[in-house]
Amino acid sequence: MPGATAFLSVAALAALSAYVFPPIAHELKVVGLGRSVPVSTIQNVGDFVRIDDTTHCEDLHYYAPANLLFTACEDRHTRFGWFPPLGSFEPPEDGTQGSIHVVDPETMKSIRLSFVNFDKTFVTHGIDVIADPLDKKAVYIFAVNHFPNPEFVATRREHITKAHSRIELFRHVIGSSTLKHIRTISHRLIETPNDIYAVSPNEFYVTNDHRHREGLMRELEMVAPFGWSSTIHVSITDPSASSATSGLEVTTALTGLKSNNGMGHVHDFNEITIISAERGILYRCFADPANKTLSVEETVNLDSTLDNPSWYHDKWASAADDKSGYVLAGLARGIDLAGHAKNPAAKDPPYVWLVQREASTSTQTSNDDKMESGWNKKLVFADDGATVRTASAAVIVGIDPKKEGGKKMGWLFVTGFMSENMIATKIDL
Ligand SMILES: *[C@@H]1O[C@H](CO)[C@@H](O)[C@H](O)[C@H]1NC(C)=O
Ligand SMILES: CC(=O)N[C@H]1CO[C@H](CO)[C@@H](O)[C@@H]1O
Repeated sequence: MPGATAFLSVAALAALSAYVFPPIAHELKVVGLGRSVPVSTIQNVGDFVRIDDTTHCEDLHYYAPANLLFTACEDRHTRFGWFPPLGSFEPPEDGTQGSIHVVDPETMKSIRLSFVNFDKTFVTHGIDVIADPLDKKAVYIFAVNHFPNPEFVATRREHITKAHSRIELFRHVIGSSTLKHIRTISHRLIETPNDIYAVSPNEFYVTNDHRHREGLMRELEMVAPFGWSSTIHVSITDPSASSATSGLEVTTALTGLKSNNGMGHVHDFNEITIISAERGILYRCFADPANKTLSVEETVNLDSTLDNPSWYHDKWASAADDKSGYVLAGLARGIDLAGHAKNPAAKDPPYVWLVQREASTSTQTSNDDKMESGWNKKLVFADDGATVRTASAAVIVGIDPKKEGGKKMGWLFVTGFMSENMIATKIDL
């Protein structure tokens, strides 16, 4: 999820130096300077479903084995007060909790899960969902929690760390209405957590979207040509440790990217997809099996800011016709975000891209694809911000072509971190 001040600073710098420093021209395009508010791709009210009880949901996951979606929401308008990643530091009342929901893509109904063993303040952001290897009917959910620093809440002193952001681990039995808290994970290397990539119930990666939360250093970080963000690897050596900081092994897995943000899985592949929000770049990363560090194998540039990536797996694919690809949600005008961050009435137009491998003319795509070439980037959804405000994650659930007269179509689900509702709309793939 993008940082608020980011777009202003990048744009200001860019406006000054676009013609002196060509790479900036790409950033200008990415933040949407000069781009008009898009016309919605939803033409008729009958073409989309507004899903009830999904306010300010950010991350969204499709869990294929159970054909269910999982999302993390803020519900009340707490985001306009306390949301450290957007520079909002008015702490919520102690015990305020966001929520995790299960959405059934058949009925389009959202079920709010109730917490077991967890009454702490919970301010949601990225999540990941992974099967319980020991029980097919259960999943583990990792969730970022932007917990306020109790000392800041008590004293309101300006120059202390305001957030003690951390990760919560839960377990959920599919079909039940509860989410059991397993443990909290807190470490000094996890500072500005954004999104999570779970490897197993006791191993995950987490992105720190910035090195600095606020102030001058944050401004500098925004305009610096190099990246200060990091991705951290965590092993949980003791799932039942009573303290949030014990039973962990934590190392830095990747540094140097600019605002590394959402992370995603690719079906049947051990790729770890990482997105640079402000730069609009997708990084295809792979882990070193021995020391767990990540390296970037390929980059793909898009023309807007981006958030959590997902991968659409075409179950009906043939060698000649495979619609699988990255589904990338972003903002058409990221440049407005800073000014809108605290305004419940503003509209931030979303974009969703589907990035598919270009059908290769040869029989086999080689592993060392050239940068950029070989990807077909389709804009599959845009809105003026009235139907859905901002887009933080998007997921496609494919529709059996038999039901659509042989056409490849899917339901596209879009969440917005500042949207009243999550929506679903049918699209061509
Ligand atoms: C991890 O292993 C890779 C490949 O062997 C190596 O290039 C890299 O320097 C190692 N990183 C650390 C932090 O040990
Ligand atoms: C780790 C993470 O948060 N990324 C997820 C974004 O959403 C997609 C779709 O559900 C997941 O597959 C990713 O893992």
